[in-house]
Amino acid sequence: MKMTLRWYGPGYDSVTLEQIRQIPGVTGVITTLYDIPAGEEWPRERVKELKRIVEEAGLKIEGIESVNVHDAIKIGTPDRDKYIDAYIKSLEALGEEGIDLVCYNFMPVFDWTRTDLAKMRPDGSTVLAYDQKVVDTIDPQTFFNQTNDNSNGFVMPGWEPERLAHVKELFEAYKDVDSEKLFNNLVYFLEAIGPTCEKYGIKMAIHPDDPAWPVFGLPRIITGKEAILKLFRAVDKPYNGLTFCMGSLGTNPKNDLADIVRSSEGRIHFAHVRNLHHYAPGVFEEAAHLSSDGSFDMYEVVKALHDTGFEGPIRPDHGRTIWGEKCMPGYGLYDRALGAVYIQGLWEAIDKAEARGV
Ligand code: DNO
Repeated sequence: MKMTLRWYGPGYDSVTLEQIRQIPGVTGVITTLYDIPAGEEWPRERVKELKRIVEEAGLKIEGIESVNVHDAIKIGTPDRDKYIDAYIKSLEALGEEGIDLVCYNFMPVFDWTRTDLAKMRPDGSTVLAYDQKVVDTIDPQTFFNQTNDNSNGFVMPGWEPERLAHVKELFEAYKDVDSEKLFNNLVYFLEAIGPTCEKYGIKMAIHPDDPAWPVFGLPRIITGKEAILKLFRAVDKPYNGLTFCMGSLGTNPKNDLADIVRSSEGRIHFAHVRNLHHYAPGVFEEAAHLSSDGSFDMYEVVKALHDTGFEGPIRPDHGRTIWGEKCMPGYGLYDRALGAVYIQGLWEAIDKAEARGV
């Protein structure tokens, strides 16, 4: 396991590489070229420059989150191959620079969805939270504007203004795309990029849908164990793998997270490890990482990753906003640093217990 932190790149993050380097055990970052819209090619020079900046700070790029997939590919429009070609060029630029992990998602229109970006907790910290009632009573455009207005001036990942400037048209374009079509378009995309992934040893790690059910009437296809295993079978190659994201799969309490890890052995390329606190079906908030603060047994999940020989990057995920930090909701330094150290504590204990045959 390699402990990492997500970093949005120069100009987009309140957290610096120097700060990240001082978190015990964190050796790398998961980053991106945040300004390049989905569908555009990533120039190799830009990748090289990003790598230089990260390495000069004494860290390593362990993966990209995300190279976003253009909606034409998800919808399966007649011009999708043009966008797939651009995606392949971006993979080549990454491969040439020795970067071999790409996280992406296949969610229509919206990426992850939360209804409150700063829910106050009794201890004064604020967290991201979700309440299905809000989604059921709001129209998508208002929801998008509300998310952007509450992001403390930061561009939130998956809510980039240029992508979502035309929410209505996008909904129209998806009107004939059901979950089966969306799944087939995902398979088409993965098969098309396969030779490039294999040439450079690039691992594609799909991010599960968040929340793990359809929102605003849009289909969602990566929602739990059966869906994940179906995707592995459909393109049965090691490059086709998963970002095991606890906060996304865990939105549905019926998902057994440790079991998903064990069933996906060898195909988890990247892990987002964090906790959620469930209050009722469809009502939850993003707790601190600690087992005792949320609904998940963090030990069981970390143990499953350990037992299955997971060697890829882990990152703590959305943190609470604490200690007066001014940051992008979910992506401050302090609580994610606490998460990173906690996960490493669990890992060390499991390692030692195993070595002693306990
Ligand atoms: C939210 C993130 C997602 C994730 C994408 C991957 O904070 O977990 O935006 O990065 O879905 O493409």
